[in-house]
Amino acid sequence: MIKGRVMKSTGSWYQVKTDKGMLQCRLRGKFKQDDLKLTNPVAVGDWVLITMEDQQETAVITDILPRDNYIIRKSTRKQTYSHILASNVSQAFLMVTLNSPRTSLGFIDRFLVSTESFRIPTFILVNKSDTWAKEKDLEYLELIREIYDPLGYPVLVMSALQDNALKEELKPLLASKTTLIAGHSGVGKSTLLNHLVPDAEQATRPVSKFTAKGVHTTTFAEMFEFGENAYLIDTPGIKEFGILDIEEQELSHYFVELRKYLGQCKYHNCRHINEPGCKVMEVLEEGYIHPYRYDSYVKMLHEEDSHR
Ligand SMILES: Nc1nc2c(ncn2[C@@H]2O[C@H](COP(=O)(O)OP(=O)(O)O)[C@@H](O)[C@H]2O)c(=O)[nH]1
Ligand SMILES: [Mg+2]
Ligand SMILES: [Zn+2]
Repeated sequence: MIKGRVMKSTGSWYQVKTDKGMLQCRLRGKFKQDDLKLTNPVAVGDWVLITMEDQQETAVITDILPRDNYIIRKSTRKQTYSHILASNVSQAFLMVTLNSPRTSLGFIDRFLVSTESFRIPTFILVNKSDTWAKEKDLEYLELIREIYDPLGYPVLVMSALQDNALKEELKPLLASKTTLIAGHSGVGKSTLLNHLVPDAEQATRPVSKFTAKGVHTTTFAEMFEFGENAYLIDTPGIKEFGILDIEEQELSHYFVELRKYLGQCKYHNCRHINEPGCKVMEVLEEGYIHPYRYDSYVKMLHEEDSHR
């Protein structure tokens, strides 16, 4: 039995890093996953046990070790299924852009709910600073800073294409950690990764002028070694981030600034919408919760409702 970590998956084959080097592995049989309906039973970042196949260079994955955490979203094709983007991550970088494509606050908040559910520290990287010319870009940047910095999600401004000094500043943040890089297609994830891991050679593609959406180049998540014990995970561009069914009562726990006030509402099952004696609404009025964040909360709550 050999222990290893899944670096890459291409659907039927998995590249697993072990003490004996990189091994090509496949799955045999079905894996039972604590009630999750997954389109990918084994995810990049998983620790697995494998057995060599007789007389072959290849191996079979026999066990998946319990995951510390994972980033999961609803499958875009099969609505009742979910897809694990990556597992066992120490931190997440959400890369966003202000225009072409513009990342919405709603998208950022959905991603943060998914990382917050495992308390995964998350940074917001605002990329393509070299392209900002318009007043409205800078206004949007200020809004992002104003909302997320105080919540403990550091907002870092960068240009993956040009600004080398900033990219160097990221390196100490990555030491001894597994860092997931997520975001829409075309925001510059692979460009940054190629700079940090020069032999990664991830395909990058220009954003199509016609739709202002990135062409989908990275199909599967892939993990790269980055110095001693540090890993970076490049992920395919996420169009929409469908969160999993979260209980109404649970959702407010994944908004850090709401979490602070939970238990202080008059009713224990308060949804913080229109209930009398709601502490969350009281502090919202007083300006301690950003209205855009509260908006996102309400929208996500109602979406959950409509799935019931
Ligand atoms: N102007 C500018 N273009 C960038 C920057 N970072 C990436 N790009 C370009 O944006 C396009 C998409 O980048 P890519 O890394 O493939 O995005 P990904 O889909 O997030 O992996 C490519 O044409 C890159 O050259 C940046 O900081 N500034
Ligand atoms: Mg890419
Ligand atoms: Zn309340």
